[in-house]
Amino acid sequence: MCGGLLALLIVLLIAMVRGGEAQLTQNFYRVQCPNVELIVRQAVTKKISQTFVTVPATLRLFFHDCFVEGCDGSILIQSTKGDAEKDASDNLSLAGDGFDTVIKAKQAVEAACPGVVSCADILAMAARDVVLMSGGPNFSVELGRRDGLVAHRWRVPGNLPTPELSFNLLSWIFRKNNLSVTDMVALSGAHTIGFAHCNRFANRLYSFNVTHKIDPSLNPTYARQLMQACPRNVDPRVAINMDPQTPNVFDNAYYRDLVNGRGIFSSDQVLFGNPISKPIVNNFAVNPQSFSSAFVQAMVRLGRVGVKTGNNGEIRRDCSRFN
Ligand code: HEM
Ligand SMILES: *[C@@H]1O[C@H](CO)[C@@H](O)[C@H](O)[C@H]1NC(C)=O
Ligand SMILES: *[C@@H]1O[C@H](CO)[C@@H](O)[C@H](O)[C@H]1NC(C)=O
Ligand SMILES: *[C@@H]1O[C@H](CO)[C@@H](O)[C@H](O)[C@H]1NC(C)=O
Ligand SMILES: CC(=O)N[C@H]1CO[C@H](CO)[C@@H](O)[C@@H]1O
Repeated sequence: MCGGLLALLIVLLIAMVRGGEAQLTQNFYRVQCPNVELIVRQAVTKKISQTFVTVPATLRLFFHDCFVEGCDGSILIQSTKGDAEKDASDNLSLAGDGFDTVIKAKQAVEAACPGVVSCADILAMAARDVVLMSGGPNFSVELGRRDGLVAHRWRVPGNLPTPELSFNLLSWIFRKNNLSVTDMVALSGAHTIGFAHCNRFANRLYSFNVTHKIDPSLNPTYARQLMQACPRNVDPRVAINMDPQTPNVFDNAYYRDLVNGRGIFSSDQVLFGNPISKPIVNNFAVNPQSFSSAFVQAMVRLGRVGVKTGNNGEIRRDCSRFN
């Protein structure tokens, strides 16, 4: 018998044994929307040409979507009562351009194949595209997510990591989402692009703890620079580049910064401080290829978190509301 046919038979058998337990696949829309990746890519490219903020905003939006309720587009829901997932205080700083990117891409996709592609998948594709378009690695994205039916602001606290968390709490939150310490270190490399508002790290400069006013894990020169950019009681809207050298390039500079005590949040710096993750940081700092492949693997695993497939959830028509 021809090998291809045998392989197909085996695949079919496995699918039957699994009893319809649907999984994500790379070419999920092959039949119903064959050009979906191209359409999303074009919408994202256009949006980036209007503003670079598209890049960090979209990548962070994907992370926040996946860690609360799973990668199911729940972050995109708007509520007139201000009680949706996006209204939680941790979302206050999600840049509007990330939402806009998904909305624009969804419009373009709906024009070609109405009612077929989920908002969750569009966000996953857009997150892959912004990484590639800012100099990061290219990778195939798994598809087949359905949009969730739940989006509440009280589901956010405790599920999203905050910048002052200890290494143990951070790794616990990632573990809960089936992500290893290596995945966590690799994904944190996303902080090589984008902004941080002063109030998210001001405690490290002015009121760290009883014995140390300034966080001793901060490089003193960097601490002085941060104090200049973020004086006490600065306007809460002031934000600075997280990677001062190459803020618009998706590279491994983040890890060299950590080695030099230049992590902006303590959640960044603890990755170098803890003996479990320190060797990983050291490796990514000198070996960009190693970082790229770990980041790609971690993004694929992040994209599997809490997904709804098969008959669960829905294909939202408008990403900002349930059908
Ligand atoms: C490890 C735990 C993490 C913590 C505690 C954390 C926390 C934060 C905080 C506090 C900000 C600054 C927000 C602001 O002030 O506007 C930020 C920005 C950002 N984060 Fe994270 N983050 C984490 C992991 C991740 C992951 C896994 C990704 C994506 C894979 C990510 C992507 C981003 C991006 C791209 C920005 C810049 C957003 C912008 O400029 O609009 N972060 N993060
Ligand atoms: C990215 O990877 C996909 C397949 O994984 C390939 O079709 C595409 O040409 C690649 N794009 C770039 C710009 O390398
Ligand atoms: C303050 O932080 C330093 C460095 O993390 C630590 O060694 C010290 O024990 C802390 N002091 C108190 C009182 O928590
Ligand atoms: C983690 O993986 C297990 C086993 O595959 C799965 O049952 C569980 O739902 C996953 N957890 C999340 C949050 O995706
Ligand atoms: C981008 C975005 O939608 N941000 C919202 C986050 O939550 C605050 C507080 O409810 C809203 O005012 C923002 O519009």
